[in-house]
Amino acid sequence: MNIAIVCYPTFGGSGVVATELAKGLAEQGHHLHIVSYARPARLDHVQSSIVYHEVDLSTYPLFEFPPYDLALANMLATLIEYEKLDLIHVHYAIPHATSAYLAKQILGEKAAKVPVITTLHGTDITLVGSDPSYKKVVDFSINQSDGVTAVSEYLRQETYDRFDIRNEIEVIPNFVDLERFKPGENEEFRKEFAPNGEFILSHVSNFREVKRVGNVVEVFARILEDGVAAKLLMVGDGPERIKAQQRCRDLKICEHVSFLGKQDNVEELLAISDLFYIPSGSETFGLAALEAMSCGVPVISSNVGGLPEVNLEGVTGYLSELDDIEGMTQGSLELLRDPSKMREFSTNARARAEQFEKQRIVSLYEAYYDKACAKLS
Ligand code: GMT
Repeated sequence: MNIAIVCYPTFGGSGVVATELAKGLAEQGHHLHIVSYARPARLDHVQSSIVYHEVDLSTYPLFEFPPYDLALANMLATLIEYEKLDLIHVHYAIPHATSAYLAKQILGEKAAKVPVITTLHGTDITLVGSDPSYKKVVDFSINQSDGVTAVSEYLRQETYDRFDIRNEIEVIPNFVDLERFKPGENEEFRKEFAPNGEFILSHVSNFREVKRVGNVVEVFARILEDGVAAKLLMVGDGPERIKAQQRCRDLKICEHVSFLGKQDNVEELLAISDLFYIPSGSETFGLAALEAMSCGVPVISSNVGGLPEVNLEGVTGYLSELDDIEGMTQGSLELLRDPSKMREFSTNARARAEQFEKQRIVSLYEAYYDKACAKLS
């Protein structure tokens, strides 16, 4: 098939899923067009079956805000017409689903057999999408899509609860490349961060408020107070990073914490980690947790959103109520103090991740595409 994947180019979330899906589909012999405003971070090497199209965003003195959604619609209409697309798969509803709808309307009959599939990821439903400034458009665009998928049961239900959706939403969970994210024994690399055999605890996110990075620092400080020798790796960057760094200074724990900024090869850092933290206030799936688990790293998470569908309480890690610093500290200490439990959870984490194996989930998308095309033919 000749497929356009529309996504944000960002390091985390939907951009990663969309790009990895494109790669997985290319491996199955499909031809892919990735459409975005910048080259996605995970589109890291050139291959003939994946073409990247950057949306042309012309500016004009009248435009305080250049209309990206129109430029995207224009590009999608052009691709349908000249690249003979079979299907458009948009990731994150706003504005991608709306632009795809518009592109089809522009071409009328010529595009009638090109299905638009919308995959809902998270804040496109739970935060931005539900904002009154966008809600009606999101509602409309989801209902106009020829197929709608959500990355977790939780998100599927939230979408029905928050919007007036008449479409059937299919859950196709996120996935992980088990070869890329795998347990490792890189002692040399480990020593760079933990020269005296300390535990390595890690967190990876875009450091937005919803990620509750401050909680990671608080839990870590208590673990140190409890006499456990450990180092904390904070990977990624975003608005809350400065506050978290300041808190480390206040707590006088800076020598034990490394803020590493945005990193391309997070798998190398995860592979040397002993525990992973994702104490988010809201998380529709928690891809970062799955990637850590795939590296055999048990997860300490909050018990919100889709996280319990990924991280299993008392099996692959522990889930605490939101902002329960004490609970997360106790969960961490239980594992850090009991090597055999830590090994057992680590094995369980990898085994759980295997259920989200990349090619298996890619096949679910292929089957879903076939169904959508058959409906329109
Ligand atoms: O909000 C973000 O963190 C980014 C967002 C996205 O759509 O780019 O991430 C969401 O999608 C990810 C991939 O499906 C999920 O793993 C994340 O849980 C989800 N984030 C939130 O719900 C906060």
